[in-house]
Amino acid sequence: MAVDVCVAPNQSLSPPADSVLWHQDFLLGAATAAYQIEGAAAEDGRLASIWDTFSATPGKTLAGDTGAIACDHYHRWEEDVALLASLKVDAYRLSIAWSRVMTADGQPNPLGIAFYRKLLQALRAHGMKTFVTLYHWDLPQHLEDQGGWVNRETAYRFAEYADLMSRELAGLVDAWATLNEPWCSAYLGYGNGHHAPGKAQLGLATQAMHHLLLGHGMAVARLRANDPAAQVGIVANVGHATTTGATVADQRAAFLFEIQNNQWVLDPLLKKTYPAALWELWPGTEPVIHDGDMALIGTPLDYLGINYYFRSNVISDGQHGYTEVALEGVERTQMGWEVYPDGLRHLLVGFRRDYPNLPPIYITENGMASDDHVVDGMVEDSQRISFFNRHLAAVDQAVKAGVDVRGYFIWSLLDNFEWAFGYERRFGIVHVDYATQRRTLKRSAHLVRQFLTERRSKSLSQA
Ligand code: IFM
Repeated sequence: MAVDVCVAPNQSLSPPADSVLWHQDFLLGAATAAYQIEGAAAEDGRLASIWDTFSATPGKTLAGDTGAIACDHYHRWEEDVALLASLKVDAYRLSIAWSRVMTADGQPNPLGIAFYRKLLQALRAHGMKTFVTLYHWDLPQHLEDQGGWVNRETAYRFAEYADLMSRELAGLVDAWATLNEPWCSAYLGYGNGHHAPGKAQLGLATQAMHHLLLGHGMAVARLRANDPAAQVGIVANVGHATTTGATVADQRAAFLFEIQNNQWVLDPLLKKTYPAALWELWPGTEPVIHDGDMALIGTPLDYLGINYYFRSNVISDGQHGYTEVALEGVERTQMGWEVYPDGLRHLLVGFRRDYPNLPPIYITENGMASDDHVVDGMVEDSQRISFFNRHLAAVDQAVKAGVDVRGYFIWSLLDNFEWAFGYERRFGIVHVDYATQRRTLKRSAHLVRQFLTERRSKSLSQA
């Protein structure tokens, strides 16, 4: 099948003059996550997480890759902070490894906490805003051994962890996110088993989702009490679905796809209820909910993080659900994901319409994987540059349509451990040679720096 890749010659990262991207207070940042970059899996008292266990299980990740070393960021964090500063990004989004900072009996691990304190201090010293996610999929294994997110107790343990972190790191964080992509933790982790801990039962996924969101709701109060100057939010991955089918059932299939991917997370957070259509799709999987849970889950947020990557084409499965049918001849990334920037605009505008209480939004992840190689000291990642330009234009369109979007984080700063796909899929704007740990700026990184330098000089000359 022919695949079109949209690459413009003489590329730049240069939004039109009236784009929100030129506003000095629109944050442009880069993002990573602990297990994907840190390595040092058994150092300074770090305990095993479900991803250590899962990736060490034969057949679970491509080439048997694990995050044991990853980008060795735990040892090279100073170099990586200098790299970020050289790119002139306004903000950096990182996550904390729960198993690095808390012992199995819930006590602080001072060595692990010191790592994040030093990191955040260094970022602040360079003038960067710090966006810190508490949970980016790496549940301590000892909690999974007690049932993981299917066990209600895990939500209470999460709130205690949030309490500890916000007491220890208060004043160093601009924005806390409780969870990254609870859909992935619940559905991929417990519903189809593609991610750790590798369970595959829909009833487990819906119960896990409820406890993830409950943990979020309980954590919000602790974060606000301990670190009142910081913003508190959560990060959701969202997907856009269309159908090439001609029937009403096919339209319904696209609707149900979005219910499952988006409203399953956003409705409880913003409407204090799960979408009824979810139980049409997955009959008999309703979670056990205690009195007061939905009110906690629906605690108002300071911001909502949105992660967007691609569109899906679905048709009716002939029963009560949908099935995905890949579109032919569309542009795709190394992940096989369709490049479809308008899906981001469409979703943002739809969320504003459907949720009157929608908080301000940050695009907390957007980016793409490509098979990048260093040639003569440079990585020409033209598709990625074009991808960013088109998605930034989609964000700008959403802002012009009235959506309050305040920033955009590139996924990712570094090539890193792409979960079940190991190290083959490269999402970074900085290339990592895993044999030497050498970092090489890709063309996209050079252009980010060029754009941000120009933006700063314009604002200085206007001041
Ligand atoms: O690498 C992941 C990240 O950890 C969560 N969001 C999607 C990215 C790309 O798959």
